[in-house]
Amino acid sequence: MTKKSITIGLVGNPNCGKTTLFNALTGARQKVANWAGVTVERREGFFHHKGYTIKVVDLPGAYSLTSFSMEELITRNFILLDKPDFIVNVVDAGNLERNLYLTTQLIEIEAPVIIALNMIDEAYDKGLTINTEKLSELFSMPVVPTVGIKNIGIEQLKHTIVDSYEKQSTHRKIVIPYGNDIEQAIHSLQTIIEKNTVAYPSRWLAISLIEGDSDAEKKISHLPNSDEIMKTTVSIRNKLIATFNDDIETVLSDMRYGFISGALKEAIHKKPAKRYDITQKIDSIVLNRYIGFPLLFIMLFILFHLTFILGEYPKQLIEAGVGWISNLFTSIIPDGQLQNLIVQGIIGGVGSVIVFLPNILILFLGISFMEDTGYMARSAFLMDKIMHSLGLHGKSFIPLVMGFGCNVPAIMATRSLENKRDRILTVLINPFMSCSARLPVYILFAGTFFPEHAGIIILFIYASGIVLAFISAKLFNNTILKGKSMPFVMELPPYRMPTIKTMLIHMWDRASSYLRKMGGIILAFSIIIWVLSEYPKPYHIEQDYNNRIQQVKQEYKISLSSLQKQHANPQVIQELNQKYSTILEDLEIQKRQEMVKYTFIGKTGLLIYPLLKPLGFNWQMGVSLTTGFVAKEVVVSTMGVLYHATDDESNQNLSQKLKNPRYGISKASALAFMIFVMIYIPCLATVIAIAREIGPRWAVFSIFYQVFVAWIVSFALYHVARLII
Ligand SMILES: Nc1nc2c(ncn2[C@@H]2O[C@H](COP(=O)(O)OP(=O)(O)OP(=O)(O)O)[C@@H](O)[C@H]2O)c(=O)[nH]1
Ligand SMILES: [Mg+2]
Repeated sequence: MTKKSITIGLVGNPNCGKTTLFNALTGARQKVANWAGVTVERREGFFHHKGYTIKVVDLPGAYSLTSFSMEELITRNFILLDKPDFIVNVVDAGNLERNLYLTTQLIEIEAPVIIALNMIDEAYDKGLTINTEKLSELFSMPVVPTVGIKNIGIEQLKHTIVDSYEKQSTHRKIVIPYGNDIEQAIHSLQTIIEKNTVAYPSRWLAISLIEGDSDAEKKISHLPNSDEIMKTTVSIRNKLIATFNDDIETVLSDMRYGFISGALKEAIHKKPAKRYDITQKIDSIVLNRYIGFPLLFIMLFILFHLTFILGEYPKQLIEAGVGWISNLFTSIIPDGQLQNLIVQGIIGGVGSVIVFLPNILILFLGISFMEDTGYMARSAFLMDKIMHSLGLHGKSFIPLVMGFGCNVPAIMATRSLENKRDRILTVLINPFMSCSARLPVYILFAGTFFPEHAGIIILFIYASGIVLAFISAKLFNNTILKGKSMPFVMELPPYRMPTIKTMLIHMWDRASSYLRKMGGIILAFSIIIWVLSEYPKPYHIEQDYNNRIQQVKQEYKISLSSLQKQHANPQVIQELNQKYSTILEDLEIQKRQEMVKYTFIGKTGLLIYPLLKPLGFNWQMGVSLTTGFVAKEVVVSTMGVLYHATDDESNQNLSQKLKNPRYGISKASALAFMIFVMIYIPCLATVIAIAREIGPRWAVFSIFYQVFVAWIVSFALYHVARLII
């Protein structure tokens, strides 16, 4: 039976558009952004073409196959161990010189390669005309020009893959020539290696050994004549070092670049640039040493302000919708526990969080705009100096910025850091980056207590997170994680206009994951919290209050009838009505509050209350923090349920309830609460991610550290704020 499936791997430099092509080929929606190091794990997808099923593997970006960052090893192992039918080597057509370096190494490792000459549009804008046939001839492999973001060349690429598969490599093999001395050395080493049957190309092994590649050394270590191979390698290296008076890796890489530049001279024609330096022009402002930082600050401020202001209108609409549904259920379900469960528990809980969907979408739109244009990479560049003073380099800033979206992928993104210490440090400070799940809490509290200044307050919270992350990094760097950052050149991609399609896809992904969370964990927790806040029922308290309520009603009747007998004027009667309805309402609320104290949740709240009282929190806030460990949105949904349970007489939304002086939440305690939510315990998913990436001990450490810092900072903020506002 003929094999009707083909496996291909997308290999190329960081940020050359591999994932864009992956999505275009397979219809997937993996994350794409304009900086280096977005993809950190291999991802698989499929498509069908001419009766074949083609498996596509998207890989992290790699500059070469020699050095040993995690991405490079993943790529290299994929080529050597998975043995794909084809490597689709994605190259950035505007930066061929650098991108083709990896291609030379793919040639050496004897991988069957098809070049996807991506970003042809940008190359054209730079004034480059590329003769793809010539390039294909010189490198002896198919070359397909593509524009990933516009779906150009995708069909051609599919066709080339199937076609090359059917023809089974009619291409001649080429070698990168290294000149006499080195070629002789390679040849003699190759001869010794070939005494065995090895699973890897012998020329590649020989070159890697000469380069001092420890993975290649490992690969030959089990061979019977490994001693002989290593001895010869050492003597060859010494001889070559003496001849070239330079280290061998440099000599070899110079020769590869020589090969490339020779090829490019023939295949590329350069016209005067059209808009070549737009990127430079923007950068001269954005990276300016005086205005760069203020600009970053202003951009973030505008973002948070818009998140709040623009989000308010759709939020009110959704709020009205939730209110309507709540009334509907109240009227169609008879009074009782079932009605309470649905109205207080489910609608109260889920409804209180779902209203923030528009805000979250706006924030994500903003973040994805910054990511896709390339501004995010600039922000990392601006931070580079500061990062160095913390013992990190700018590259660590990207996972930190990603943390604004969600800490889980951000923690995974630290895989692009080579050094273990850098990784641990970056992971540990990541929870200080305020993820979008915490946004509902800020919008609720800032909107309620600081309606005029919500944008700046939210920015303040985010900024405090960054400052605390830096202080913590400095602290760890001086104590448990001593070390120095390695020099590293930040990659600055050109500015790119994001397409509406990618922005919409980002937003839709966000919205659907938010809604899934609502239907899943938030719903489940709303129900659990409702049950815990209803039971056990303290019947004696209920009875006491009911008696008192009856008594008051009786008193009212007596007073009313005596007034009526005296023919008192209507105003006096109205005052009496008013007085008693307030008393009754208060009693009803007191009853609920008292009753809740005896329930599971009330008991828990009272238990932790002493710990949180110094921060100005009430017990409902304490309970919300406890449940918020599961996911930070649960903080708000818990409040939704609790305040509904204690105060469902009035037809107010959560924000109006919070402002009620009865609950004793002051501006200072609101501020302290927001900062506490920002800092304390990373959510469950984040803790799991930390444990998986750097070990369970660090995860436990992180929990304690974050709670400790949260307490101290909130305490300080509460007491300072009390004096000022
Ligand atoms: N102008 C232009 N931009 C492109 C093209 N292909 C991709 N891009 C943009 O280039 C940027 C990088 O794309 P990705 O697909 O994330 O690149 P990647 O190679 O997967 O990057 P890493 O995962 O970080 O290695 C994004 O901003 C894309 O929108 C193209 O053909 N033309
Ligand atoms: Mg990618």
